[in-house]
Amino acid sequence: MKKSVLKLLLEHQHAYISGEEISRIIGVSRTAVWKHINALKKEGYVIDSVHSQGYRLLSKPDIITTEELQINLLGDFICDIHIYEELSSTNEVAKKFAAEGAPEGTIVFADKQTKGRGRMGRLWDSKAGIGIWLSLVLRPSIMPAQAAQLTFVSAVVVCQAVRDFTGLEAGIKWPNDVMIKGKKICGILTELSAEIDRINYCVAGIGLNVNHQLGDFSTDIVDKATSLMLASGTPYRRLELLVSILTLYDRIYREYREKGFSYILEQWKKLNCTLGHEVKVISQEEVYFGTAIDIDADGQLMVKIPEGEVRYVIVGDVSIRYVQ
Ligand code: BT5
Repeated sequence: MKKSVLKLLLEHQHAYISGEEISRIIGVSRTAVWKHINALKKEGYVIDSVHSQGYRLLSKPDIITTEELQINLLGDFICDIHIYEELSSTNEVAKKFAAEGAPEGTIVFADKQTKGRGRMGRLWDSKAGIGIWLSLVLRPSIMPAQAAQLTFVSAVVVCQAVRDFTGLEAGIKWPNDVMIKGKKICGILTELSAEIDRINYCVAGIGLNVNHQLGDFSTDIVDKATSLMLASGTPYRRLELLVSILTLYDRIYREYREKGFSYILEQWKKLNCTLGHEVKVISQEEVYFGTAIDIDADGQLMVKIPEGEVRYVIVGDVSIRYVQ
């Protein structure tokens, strides 16, 4: 019911809609309408009410609600929505749901993470109310060795959605970062549960900095991280951005299943900011310098070292840094 009231208010933002009309359209009493209006006001929606004219939505809070997501998401790819004020890590909770049988398209969103995770045990800074901290359950029919392909899928989706939504020139740094002007705005963490020859489930974790001010970043990352607001000077409403990301995820993931990984690599190459750059490759065994010349059909980064040899860097095992 609350969702139906909100939907009508969103559709009538230019004019007042009377309580009587809302109750007639939805088929509930005017008292019930009034209760839902009050509940929406408590969530932060600013709703003007004028005697004899009715209600009008003046502004929407920067919160993510299941109701507003459902109103805006088309199609049935996102089938189950779990939203929390605070979690340790959305990936952890999504993995738990997936292990219990949650279908593909289940999402977990948290306003704040207390133990947001990066790769190789690193931490992901996830303060309250300013980012998109999201995990998506996927069940692709691919072999476990191909699961790293999903990191490329997520990177293409976020990079393209950020470009479309903000007009900012975002680029992908191999394999899992989205950057703006050399600073990281998004990190991706793909995790999986698998048997030798089949995947049980994958979780695509996406951390995107949206409305951070400089002071919101901890001192160890303040020089290398940025947010969409810092990059553009404009705050963004996270719900609309999240809808763009999920809508594009639906499309790009479908193309991936139909056309294969080569389609994703094509998109990745158009959006990347890695190829052609001097990089420092840091693996557990060694550190070396070279030029990132290409990625191969499996997504391995091809790095040409000064001696002329081309080395293949496997996703997940290493970090690369740009050499300034
Ligand atoms: C990543 O790891 O970049 C993957 C981050 C994935 C985070 C999402 S949030 C939703 C979901 N739930 C989770 O628990 N995780 C996922 P990696 O490439 O290892 O980079 C981690 C490094 O990025 C850290 O060591 C810092 O240097 C830096 N970093 C940490 N927080 C950052 C932030 N908010 N913005 C930019 N850089 C950050």
